[in-house]
Amino acid sequence: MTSNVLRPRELACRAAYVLRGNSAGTMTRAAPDLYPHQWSWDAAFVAVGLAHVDVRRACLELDTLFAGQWRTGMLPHIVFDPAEEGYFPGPDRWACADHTEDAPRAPRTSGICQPPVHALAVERIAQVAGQRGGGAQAQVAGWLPSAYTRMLAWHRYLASHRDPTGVGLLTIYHGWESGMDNSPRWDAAYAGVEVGDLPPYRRRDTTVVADLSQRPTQQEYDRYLWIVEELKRANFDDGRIQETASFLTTDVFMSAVFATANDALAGLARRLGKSEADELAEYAERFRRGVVATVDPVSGLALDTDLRSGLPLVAETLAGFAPLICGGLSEAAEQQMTRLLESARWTGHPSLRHPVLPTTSPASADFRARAYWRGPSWPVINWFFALALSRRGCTDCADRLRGATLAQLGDGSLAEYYEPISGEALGSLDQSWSAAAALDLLLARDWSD
Ligand code: 9WN
Repeated sequence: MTSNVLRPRELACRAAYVLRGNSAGTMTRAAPDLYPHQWSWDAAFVAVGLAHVDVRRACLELDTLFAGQWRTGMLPHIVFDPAEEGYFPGPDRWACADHTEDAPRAPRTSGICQPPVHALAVERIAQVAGQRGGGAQAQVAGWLPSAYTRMLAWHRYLASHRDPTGVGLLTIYHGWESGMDNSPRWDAAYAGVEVGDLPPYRRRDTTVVADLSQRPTQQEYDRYLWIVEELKRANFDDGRIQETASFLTTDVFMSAVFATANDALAGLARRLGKSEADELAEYAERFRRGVVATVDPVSGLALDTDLRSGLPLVAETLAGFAPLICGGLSEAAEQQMTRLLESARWTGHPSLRHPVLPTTSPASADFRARAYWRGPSWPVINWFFALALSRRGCTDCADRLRGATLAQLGDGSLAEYYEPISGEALGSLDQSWSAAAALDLLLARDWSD
């Protein structure tokens, strides 16, 4: 195994090469075959990776994504490349613009969203460009005002439409919105989804990833596709969806991301002399409080809630560490949660190949080592945790995660996810956001800057 480990310079070159190869001109495919379009949170992370090699291209990546923004401010989870047909459900199945004038006719998009990591990505891009200075810094400075305006609309959409009662937790309509599609977090909520008269379909994912144990099951896919039909019937209207959708939950990870992204956007507002800094800082506080209030005293983890049954969604997944992303715990509670993260239930589990966060605790009955978001470790998520922790000054824990994530990426496959015990690369190889994470891990000069 050691003989296959790439040197840092080789890994950086390979990561840059992968991003270049996955570029479709103005957008980067999330993965070369499995995901041949632009995904929202992938694009944000990809832009951070691109910032290390080509700042102009990084800004363009986000501009392409923002071009798909809905009139409501929602940033859709997929912006479709019109030249590509190799993904299902594609734009014809979503048919968003046929159901609502809020969706753009071009580019065509999906009708749901993903975790709002964009302001954090923009903050990082500005840092990287600032360290480079010269033309890179000037390029980003000139671009920031327009990016700010679009992110402000996105954050206002989330704060108003996805948290209508102001509890400080975002509501999601589909497991795809969480970005962690088949996580055990959503099992109980999906169990309540009764598939109705579903138009026929053919999956594409299982033609790319032949090992079926790695992908969601057919029953899960039927539910995913059924919810899309429900959203269309509600004409993608937030109010109607919240009344009628059979899947409706809070998302504690996404809420923590939103809290800290509001901190970042408030910082940008101040830098640009905008009047919304206080509004954004209030969102940050509201969601920090919302996230912290979900910590379960038994497991020590933050929990989502099934809004249909009113019950907490009990699962031992990495989303439970959401408060470490946004802060807000007392010092003692924060230390306790950090100890849990590094304990034998998590990164300190004795069987793990690398001490990184698996998606589900290996000590949990829900753990499945090869099954997508039910066990494998995802480099991009570990990188993101490291970034969020170091942003909050928790540098020791962040440094350990960074080192372990880099070691995992050292095989050079830049896989979507890894079997956490054997270390086998799984899912798509040459995944764009894994390449982006590698670049940021290798090339960032100062993480706490
Ligand atoms: C559905 C692109 C996306 C990621 C998600 C990941 C996966 C799509 C799929 O791929 O989801 O959105 O078809 O499985 O779960 O987090 O953004 O990489």
